[in-house]
Amino acid sequence: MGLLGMMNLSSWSSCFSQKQASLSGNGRIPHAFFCNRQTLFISRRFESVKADVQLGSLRAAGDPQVLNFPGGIVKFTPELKFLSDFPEERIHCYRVLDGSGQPISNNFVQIDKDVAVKMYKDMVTFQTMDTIFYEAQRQGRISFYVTAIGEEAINIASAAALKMDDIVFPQYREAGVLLWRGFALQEFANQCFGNKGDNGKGRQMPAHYGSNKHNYVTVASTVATQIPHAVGAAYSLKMDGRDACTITYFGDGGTSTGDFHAALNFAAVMEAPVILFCRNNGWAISTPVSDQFRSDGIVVRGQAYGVRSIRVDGNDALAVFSAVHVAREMAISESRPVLIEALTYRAGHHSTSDDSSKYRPIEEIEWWRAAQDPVARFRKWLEGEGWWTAQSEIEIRDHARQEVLHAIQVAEKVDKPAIREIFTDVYDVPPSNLRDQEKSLREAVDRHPQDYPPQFPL
Ligand SMILES: Cc1ncc(C[n+]2csc(CCOP(=O)(O)OP(=O)(O)O)c2C)c(N)n1
Ligand SMILES: [Mg+2]
Repeated sequence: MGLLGMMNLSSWSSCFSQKQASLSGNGRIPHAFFCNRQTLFISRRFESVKADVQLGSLRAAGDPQVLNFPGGIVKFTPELKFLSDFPEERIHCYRVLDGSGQPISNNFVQIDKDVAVKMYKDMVTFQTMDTIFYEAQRQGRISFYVTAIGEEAINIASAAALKMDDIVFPQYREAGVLLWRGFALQEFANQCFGNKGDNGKGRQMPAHYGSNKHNYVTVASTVATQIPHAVGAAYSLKMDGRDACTITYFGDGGTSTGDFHAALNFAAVMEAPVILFCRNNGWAISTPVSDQFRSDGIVVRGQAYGVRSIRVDGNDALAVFSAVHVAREMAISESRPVLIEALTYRAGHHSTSDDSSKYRPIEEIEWWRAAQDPVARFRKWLEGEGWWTAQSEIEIRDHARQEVLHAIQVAEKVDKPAIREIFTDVYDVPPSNLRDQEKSLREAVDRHPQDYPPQFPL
């Protein structure tokens, strides 16, 4: 398969090699200033769609070797040949660090020490939060949880390459993006415990975070619905001439929905500045990718829809950071969508409602956990740079553990939101069906006082 339309990172990285990414560029405080650049409508349509050109060539009878049809000029061929269903060689996977954390080339976007260290600390904190919240669910303290074990680099490195004005439309395995943006461990805990401190007032399942302040749209469990939302929002950013893009994350399973295809095509045609970030982690609950599609993964769909695309090693933080950094520049400066397929592995169960040992070999899980751990790989690189020591490792692990445990202990003691909150914030005047539901809920509380202690806020 030809690589027409695929961008070579080296040509881009040269533009950025002098521009070291710095914390100020990725800071926690949103920029108050938006570039008021005029919106650019760049035409990438094929020439012949212009009616005057087409009519002109029709009048001149045109070139007999080509068909000038409304979708563009196409060459004729005498060969009766079908396109192959599969490329002779699969699309390569962009990687910077090998398994032992050694750079295999200089073809990546440089990162300042303070950004790199924050990335590593956030990866460790994220891993720690996942481990302890997962245990809290097992102890019956929260009702549900979903970890991102094995996908820490995807979360943190992609977030580090974005700016705070970029709007995130997550699936449910990207809490690390929110962590990077400054959402506090206490806020994560409050959400999972559904207490009064939760932005969503306890109305969502645990791990369904959202924060206006952090430009992070609330997680919805309905797979892939966030993808068209992100494309629409990107189009609106472009119409407003904003110096920002949207990014949407989704799994391989998300690409098996109609929403993904509709969104990809819409993004291409409307030239929306959106990064479509697919975490291809091999599984959609118990369905392996081999039962989902026969294409060479997700990356090839980009070219099919006219969207620039790249495949990266999702367990390599430097590769993910570089790809997203360059994709963001292209999305905004050229007003175009970019598709990223990050190859990784869902090293945990799908969620606390799943037992993945029932449908995949334990050895497979263990191999990914031990040999492909993205956190350990990035740490080796940091150590090689002289930016990390065994002592810093002990300190961050201990600190993260203390902070997460403290957040849980506090969250557990905070009151739950009042029952009346279930029915607020959607309608100015609640419709009759909601009023009926509230009435019947209150009757249930009266009928079962043993389940609702007296201090339970109504
Ligand atoms: C529209 C819809 N269909 C099915 C489900 C049930 N479901 C929840 S998660 C999931 C798998 C998604 O897999 P993937 O997109 O690969 O993400 P991953 O969990 O691997 O990160 C399914 C089928 C759902 N929530 N919504
Ligand atoms: Mg998946």
